[in-house]
Amino acid sequence: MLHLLLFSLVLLPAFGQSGPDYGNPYSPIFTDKPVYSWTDKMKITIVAPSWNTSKHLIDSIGDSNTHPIKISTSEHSLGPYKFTETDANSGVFTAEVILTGFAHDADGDRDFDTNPRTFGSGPTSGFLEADRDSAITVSFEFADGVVLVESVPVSWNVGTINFTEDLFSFENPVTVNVVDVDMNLNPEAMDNIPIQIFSDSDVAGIEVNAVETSESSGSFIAVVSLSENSPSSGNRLHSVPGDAIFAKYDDYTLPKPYSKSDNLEIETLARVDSSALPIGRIKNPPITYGLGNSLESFSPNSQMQIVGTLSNEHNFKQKFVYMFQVKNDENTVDSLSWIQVEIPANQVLDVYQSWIPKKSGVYEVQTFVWNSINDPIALSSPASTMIAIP
Ligand SMILES: [Ca+2]
Ligand SMILES: [Ca+2]
Ligand SMILES: [Ca+2]
Ligand SMILES: [Ca+2]
Repeated sequence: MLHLLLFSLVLLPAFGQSGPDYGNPYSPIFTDKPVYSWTDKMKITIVAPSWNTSKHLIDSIGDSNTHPIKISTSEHSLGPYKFTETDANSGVFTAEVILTGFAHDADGDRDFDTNPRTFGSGPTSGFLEADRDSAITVSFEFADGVVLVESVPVSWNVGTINFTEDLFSFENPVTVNVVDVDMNLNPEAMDNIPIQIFSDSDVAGIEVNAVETSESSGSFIAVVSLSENSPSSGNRLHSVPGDAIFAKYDDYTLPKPYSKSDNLEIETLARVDSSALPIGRIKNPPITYGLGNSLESFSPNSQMQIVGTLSNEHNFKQKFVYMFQVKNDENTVDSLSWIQVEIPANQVLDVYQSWIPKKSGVYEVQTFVWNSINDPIALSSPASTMIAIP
């Protein structure tokens, strides 16, 4: 500081200044983000009051070969690049540069999604190619031989996906939000990305477009409706009460330590409200047994077949868990088993279960129809049959 102060006193008059104040190289460079993604728009600000040559005019800096501003990566460079004063007497200069990434398929459809190019002279509409792990360096030759430099890194990001609620009802739309700033491929227009949405009842599901919430938010929203009675189509997802619904985003723009060619499936789930789940979706009449054999043929330690005949009176296939429980005449459980099955729309299904009574007695066979073992919701009233083993 002392050195610079002397320099100023000796060489420059303190009045009538028509160029920069060489003795006061205060000219910090600011960027609007600390880290950029590969296709961001950068807004750069340089505070250079000594370059406010006229208090009544908008001055500009950087576009001369004598005191250039350069914006560059290790491989590509823009400049001299013009910055303009924010108002006639601010001494603050700004410019914008759009990063254009590199040739890369960002959504997995085997086509490149970027248009890498480097040109422009500012103060806006300059384009600069940027690699995944590069840095953007802004340099300003503020005074002869005095170069101010600021660097900001470029990086990709792991996307996130979330349903806006944990529990959805059929009446309300289902909203999914993906945040991946790397997919803001055009910072001057709303981008969109494909996401997969599926349910327990329709594991194939649908692919929908999530649309960016603003020109450069990097946040994407998709809205779908749920339908119990219609198949999935467009933005409509078939699901039934109690289903889990899933949303999946495939991120092809991953930071280190992933490679540029890696992709990562990012998934989330929510529930479809089951409070309206009607008992009786599946008809669960009392079981029959023995495949027509007469009761007398049963005996302890011989295997018998229990048959549950279920009917789905609904227009859509239904997955469920069918549980058999056998209690002896002391009311303790002798056998417990379950099977996960799917019954097509409007079909009747026989479910067989073998059971070996260990001793004579009267047994009660109960059957239950649940949507799942982990989070059981009854799809039918329990049914019960008494069996006497002689
Ligand atoms: Ca000015
Ligand atoms: Ca692509
Ligand atoms: Ca955009
Ligand atoms: Ca990403």
